[in-house]
Amino acid sequence: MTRLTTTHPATATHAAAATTPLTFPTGFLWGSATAAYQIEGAVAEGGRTPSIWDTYAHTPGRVSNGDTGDVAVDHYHRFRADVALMARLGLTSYRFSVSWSRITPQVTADGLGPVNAEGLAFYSDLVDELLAVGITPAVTLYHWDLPQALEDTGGWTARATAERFGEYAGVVAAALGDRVRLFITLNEPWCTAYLGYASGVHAPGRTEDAAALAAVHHLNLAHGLGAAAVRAAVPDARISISLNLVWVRPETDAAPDVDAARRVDGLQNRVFLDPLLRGSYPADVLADTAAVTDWGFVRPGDLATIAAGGVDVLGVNYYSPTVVRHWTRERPKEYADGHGDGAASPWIACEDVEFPFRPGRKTDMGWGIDPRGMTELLVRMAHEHPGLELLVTENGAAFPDVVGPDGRVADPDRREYLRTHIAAVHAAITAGAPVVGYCVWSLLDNFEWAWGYGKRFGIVHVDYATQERTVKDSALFYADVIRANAVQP
Ligand code: NCW
Repeated sequence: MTRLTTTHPATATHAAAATTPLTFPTGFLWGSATAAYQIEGAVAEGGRTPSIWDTYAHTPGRVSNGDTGDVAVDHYHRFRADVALMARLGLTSYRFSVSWSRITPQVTADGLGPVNAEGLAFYSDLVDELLAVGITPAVTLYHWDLPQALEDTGGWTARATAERFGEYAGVVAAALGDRVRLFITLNEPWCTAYLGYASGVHAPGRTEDAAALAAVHHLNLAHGLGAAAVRAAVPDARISISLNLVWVRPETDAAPDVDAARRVDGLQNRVFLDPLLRGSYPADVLADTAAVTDWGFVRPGDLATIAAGGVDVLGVNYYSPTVVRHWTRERPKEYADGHGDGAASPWIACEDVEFPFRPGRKTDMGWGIDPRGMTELLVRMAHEHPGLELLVTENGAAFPDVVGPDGRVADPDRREYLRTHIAAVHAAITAGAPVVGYCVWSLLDNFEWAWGYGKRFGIVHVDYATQERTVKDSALFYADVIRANAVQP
């Protein structure tokens, strides 16, 4: 494994070019993030039952190369060594997700069923291991791996799923809440709702717009119910939700382009933020989607439940900005958001919106690189929701890394992506945004959902044949940032 050293050649070059460092506030959290299905493996161990991602990944044609999370990076068996690696990098925080199917393997729409002590023990041991090396755990309760039995009765289109999630959240909080303070209810409900139920490129693979909007509401409700249950079990818990918010820019100031941006912003950002922080759904989103659904699944009291859940700190996942423009049928539609023209779209009621191809550098996901979007997004949140603490729960980049003949993984593109985005977080703080921490996605190369093992987001390389971990240059760079609590501009 690559040594951790401040005299690494890449680091030395960088130091030579150094100017005045951008220093972060004392106590700023430096973390990395992972998700259960993407790293754990051991899908049939410890009493775990299948989730929708087991089913989806085992359905031919759904995931590139037929990859599955059956083994993933075997974190279930290697978590102690992985925590030691985090400690060597100097992380002060680690965000991981809990697999619901390990905690209540017999859950159905009618009830949680028995709690699986072996499932809880795995996460309890992980928390102990982290605390023993001074790393603060942050627990994500749901990162896309719904127990299959709940999908069989409607998944997130069904209200019962939100109700069971609330109960499950209380179980996890009661077990870990003596050592964990920060609970993140959901990761990127945008992906669960729209990629899972509208475009079908994520599990469970459904393509029904009305179902996706029902899922949006039930995910919001799940947050409210989960937040209440966590607070009941752990009165001093801090509640968060990780949203993949996007700074949506219209390509021009022309009214049709501005309106296209409003629609996308509504479905991407405000349909999650407004119920949480304002206690209502945006009127324009309800109007835009009126032909798809009457939103009759919103029951009296739901919005109060969601707003009462609220957040103590808002989790922001940022990767790339989105530029949109009004589309007319004069020319073929562009799909620079990664959604091919043959596929169902995750963008409901946006038939007249296109995502134009943009010049400039992109990551291996095809996502444009623009750190200004990070600053703009955080500053917007601070401006629109004064006093709301912000935590960057994910930021990072996929690149096709290889271990070189010298055993080193040189990943200058990721290193530069991290440097410029961390500097962008600093710029937001300087502009008044109360950002309390930053998590790199991801600690380890892992199962990248529909892309399988073909996309590498890790700051630590994993050889999938041997499970050998190799610290990439970007991880050494990140370790230096953490040590200095500062980044070079
Ligand atoms: S795919 C995605 N990601 C990546 C994933 O590994 C992680 O679990 C997520 O939290 C990295 O961070 C998030 N986000 C989805 C963004 C939209 C993708 C559009 C796909 C079009 C086919």
